Amino acid sequence: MSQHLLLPLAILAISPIPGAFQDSALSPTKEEPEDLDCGRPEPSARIMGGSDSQPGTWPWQVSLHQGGGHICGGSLIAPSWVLSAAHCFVTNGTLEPAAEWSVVLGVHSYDGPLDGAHVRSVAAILVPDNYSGVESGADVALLRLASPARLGPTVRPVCLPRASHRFAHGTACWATGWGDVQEADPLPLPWVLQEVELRVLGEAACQCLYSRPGPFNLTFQLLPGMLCAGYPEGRKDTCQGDSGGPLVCKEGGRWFQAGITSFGFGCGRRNRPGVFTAVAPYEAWIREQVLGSEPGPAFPTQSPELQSGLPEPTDENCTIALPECGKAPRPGAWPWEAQVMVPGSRPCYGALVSESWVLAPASCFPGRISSDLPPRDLDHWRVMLPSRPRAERVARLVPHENASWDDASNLALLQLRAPVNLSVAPRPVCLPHPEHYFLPGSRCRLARWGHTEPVPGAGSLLEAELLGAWWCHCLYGRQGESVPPPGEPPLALCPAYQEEEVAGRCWNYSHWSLLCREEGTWFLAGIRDLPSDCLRPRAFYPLQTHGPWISHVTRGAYLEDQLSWDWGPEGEETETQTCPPHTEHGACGLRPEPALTGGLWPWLAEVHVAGERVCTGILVAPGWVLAATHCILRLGSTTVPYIEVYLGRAGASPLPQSHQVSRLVISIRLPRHLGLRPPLALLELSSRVEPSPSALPICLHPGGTPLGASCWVLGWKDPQDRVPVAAAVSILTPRLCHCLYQGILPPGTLCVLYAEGQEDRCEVTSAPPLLCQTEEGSWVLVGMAIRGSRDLFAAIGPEETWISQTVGEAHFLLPSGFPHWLPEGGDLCPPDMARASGSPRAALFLLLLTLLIQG
Ligand code: 4AZ
Repeated sequence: MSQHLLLPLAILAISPIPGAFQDSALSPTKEEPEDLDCGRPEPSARIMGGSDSQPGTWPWQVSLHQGGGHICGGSLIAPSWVLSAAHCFVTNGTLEPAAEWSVVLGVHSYDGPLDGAHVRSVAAILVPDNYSGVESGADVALLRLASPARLGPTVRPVCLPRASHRFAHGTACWATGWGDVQEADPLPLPWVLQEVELRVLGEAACQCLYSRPGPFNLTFQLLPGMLCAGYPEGRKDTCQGDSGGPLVCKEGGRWFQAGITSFGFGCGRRNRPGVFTAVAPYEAWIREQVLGSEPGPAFPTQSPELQSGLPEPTDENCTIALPECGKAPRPGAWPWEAQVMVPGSRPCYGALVSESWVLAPASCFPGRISSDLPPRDLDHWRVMLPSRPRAERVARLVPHENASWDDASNLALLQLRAPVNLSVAPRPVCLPHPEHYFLPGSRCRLARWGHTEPVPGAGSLLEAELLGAWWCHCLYGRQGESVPPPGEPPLALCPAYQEEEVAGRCWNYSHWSLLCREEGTWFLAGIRDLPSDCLRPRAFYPLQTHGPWISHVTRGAYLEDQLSWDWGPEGEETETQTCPPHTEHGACGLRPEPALTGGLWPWLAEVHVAGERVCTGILVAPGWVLAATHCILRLGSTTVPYIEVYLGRAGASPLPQSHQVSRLVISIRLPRHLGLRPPLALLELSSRVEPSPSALPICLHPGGTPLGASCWVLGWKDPQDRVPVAAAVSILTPRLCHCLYQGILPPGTLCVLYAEGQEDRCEVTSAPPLLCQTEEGSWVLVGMAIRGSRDLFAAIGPEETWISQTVGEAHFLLPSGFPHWLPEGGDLCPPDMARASGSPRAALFLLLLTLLIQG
């Protein structure tokens, strides 16, 4: 044993890496002595293309154990030396003790006795001292065994490439390991060593792929000493647990180790090939570490004609793979639509998710969901796929284990007896990974799913736009619940339809799936069972939660990375949000992200009175709008005018994305007020409006002024174009208000003070409302403008009983804030203060000053 092997680890782990990319000064000028034969397995009857390897095919493959379990792969390069990846042994910058590790050699599977397998302890772990993390390169490690391995038919070293060795772009090589068979899907028992053929990707070809934003919108800069292998289309790759294992290529009858499995972005994803540590650049480093060890690793020379290799593709012929799933000639003509025909029942619609698997609701196959018996009559089942001349036969039905009790898991997978050739049709739909975030505003469609009745109405009724996660979650979830941020699967996906429901049509008795499009590619985003009313489904169970189960069962469903990352001007709002208070009638006062609606206020109504004027109205329940009486009913007029109400409008010219709703007013209700004309009127709509981003009732404030809220007068600047504008105001305390307008205010009047420069934002003839946004985020209606005034509002609170009794579903929040009643005795006010001044702001200033002095 040479002296340096006894030195402490820190001294051993020297790194001549800067020189590692040139030919080593240590390399012998003549051919190695042939004392160590390398890279030649004993001939065996190996079956290529399968994923289980045959015993003895990869005799240099070792399994590295820590704490009794497989952690990483490695390769035997000499009787006492194993090559692996640094990241297997370094945690938080610290090299783990060699004593914790053992090397298992000659193992093929963990099924039964490990014939020929033996274990060695590790005497030392050597890592280049410039190693800092996989993405910075130098992910290489050498393990010195405590005693030499026993070489035999299943234990042999691999050949190492010299620094000058070239593995040309396109070279077919093999990666091996016991790692996961897919992301988060461990190799099942009996843990047979897996092999996969991968092609070397030249630096330019690989950098071209990694320069395109992939998962999480990330790009990656490859570094010298890294090597890519795989395919632009993905699907074959190394994965977690394969790290440290070898990528070997056969040249002249010998297997050379070209790479060490290092890392990647996920496993088998499109345009994300595996990244390996290139072994050739580490010739000098390896030679230096093993110096004096006999026999050492073998570095046979490469034959000169191979060294020139294929010309490396340049940037111009950089081939990016496009999604193979989710392309449809036009919406509605779905190339993945599968009809499952079970004798004695109606056809069940599902979706083709791979060459051999169809996803459908488990409830289509009652009686089979929980039975473990293999159904014999699968023989008579048939699956119809688009553009296939004959029906497909079914080999297997795999229901989701929770299908019988969890509607969100109402799924089953059907395996076809023979895989179908994928082309324009049939073509599988894309499935989302669990971390997929469908952006608010995504274009979506309803598609047939399960037992479906004929589609009511026009195809455009199936069009939808996805609502923001906050809106969807808070509309259907519970108050105070926190909303899953982007990257966590949402509890529900909510489509907002582009066309209103057709009156009298019922969408009952049908399941639907929700398809959403990104960059022209369709994803199966959600599923929904029967709606409880006649309306189209408004919340879907997200499918992304089931991605891992679907890939586990199918081993090849088309899970596709998120393709759209345009978060819009609002940016990546990822802080945790909670849902504002609900009332017993559900959610109210939620304002969707402006990105979706172009600044819509879902409760703001245009009330068109007798075709001659437009008043502001506020939706207070699905069938009721509140407005100012003086704007609706002209003094002296005795007839009830013809009134139309429009919701979801942001101005006279409709926005392309807005969903406009209109209703007739069938009755006007006024509270009983002795003598005086009451300021508030309730308008009953001809039919209810369904909650949507353009029509959602506001919350009502039961009295006083909400504390800590920011308040606004919401109206429009110009009665012609009616683009909504909000002017920031403060609501004065009852005492200030009383003093400012001494003696002239009807009871229950609120006074506001506009923020600097905001007075003239809204015109007043349409009687704009006064709203506040509470600290929890809900919008509440506090008052409606009094005739002709910009500063005075009739409070909602005093009319709570009347509104609740008339409307039934009004969303009154629990009382909060300070009450609004007039203080006893007007003598607290300085005499005639308010009237003395021209402007309310100046008057208020004087008033405050006087009250302070009175103190
Ligand atoms: C890992 O975690 C790992 N697809 C190894 C290889 C790859 C990804 C992850 C490449 O060890």
